[in-house]
Amino acid sequence: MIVTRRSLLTATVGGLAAMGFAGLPAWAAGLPKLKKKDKYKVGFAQTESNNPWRLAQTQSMKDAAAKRGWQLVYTDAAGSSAKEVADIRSMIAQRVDFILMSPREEKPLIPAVMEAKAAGIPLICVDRNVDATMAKPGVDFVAFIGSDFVKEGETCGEAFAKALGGKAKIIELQGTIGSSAANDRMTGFRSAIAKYPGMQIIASQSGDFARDKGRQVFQTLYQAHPEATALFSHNDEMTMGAIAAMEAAGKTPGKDLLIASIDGTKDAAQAVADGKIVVLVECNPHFGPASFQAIEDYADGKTIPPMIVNKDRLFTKENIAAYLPEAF
Ligand code: GYE
Repeated sequence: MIVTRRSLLTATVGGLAAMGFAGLPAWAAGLPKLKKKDKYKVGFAQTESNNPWRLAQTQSMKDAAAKRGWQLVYTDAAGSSAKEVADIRSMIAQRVDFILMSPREEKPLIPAVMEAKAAGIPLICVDRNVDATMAKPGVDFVAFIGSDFVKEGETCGEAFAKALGGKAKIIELQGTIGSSAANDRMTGFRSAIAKYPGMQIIASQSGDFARDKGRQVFQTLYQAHPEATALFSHNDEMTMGAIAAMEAAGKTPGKDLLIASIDGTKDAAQAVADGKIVVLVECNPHFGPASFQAIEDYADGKTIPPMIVNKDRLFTKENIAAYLPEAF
């Protein structure tokens, strides 16, 4: 690598920002600037489109772009991180003004973040994040906007502890391996149940955030562990698959097994109302308004907080009726 004075300066100032000098303007942190224009061409890199959460997220982005009359360059990685990197490269080649990326996995999308930065295109990670030890919001990309996945996992663990008196044999359905959503939900759930010696995870496997995979994986795990008393599932689609498997096995979800789930889809909200899911933690997919507002603010030279955390609600049988009409 040729070390120029400019790259040295960028590295030094970038380092200062990394050390926590928050509030530095974009140029000082070495981040690409965004010229003020009436209309932008914004890239949105989606990971896959096989569940209601993803469809709601994409729709929200499309609506926010349409509202402003901006062009949206939309790509769907169809469940492949390699394709998602290629999608970002094609956005860079098309010279989009800004990139919004839902990174499928934490590590494989690092090159996409770094290449956008090198090409002078600002980028925000929406919904999932990349590995913070390899690329930092506010330093290598503008910001992360999304839920606190650790807290979501903790909330599910605490709810089980309360509902089951600190005693449970738990099957866990993990989301996509290597995704920040799965990694952090696991961490949060484990730290919550660690306080209760009577609560153990007896089996844990990935269902890739997908309904049918969740059904199959749950069926296998439950056959091997009929003593299970609870299911913690990282998203509603896998939960709905698992509920189908429980019912096919002649079991009653909500009685034979308590269920905690995350997202807030229509099917899951209905399952809460029906007493099949005991606790549902919202994970809001409607990213359009906050993401496009952040782009406008960035162009205006406003300081963007590196971590913008959504406020998610907690649903149980007591309050689900009011949420049902807005479930996605
Ligand atoms: O829970 C799931 C989706 O990354 C937060 O990914 C998101 C998760 C969400 O496919 O349904």
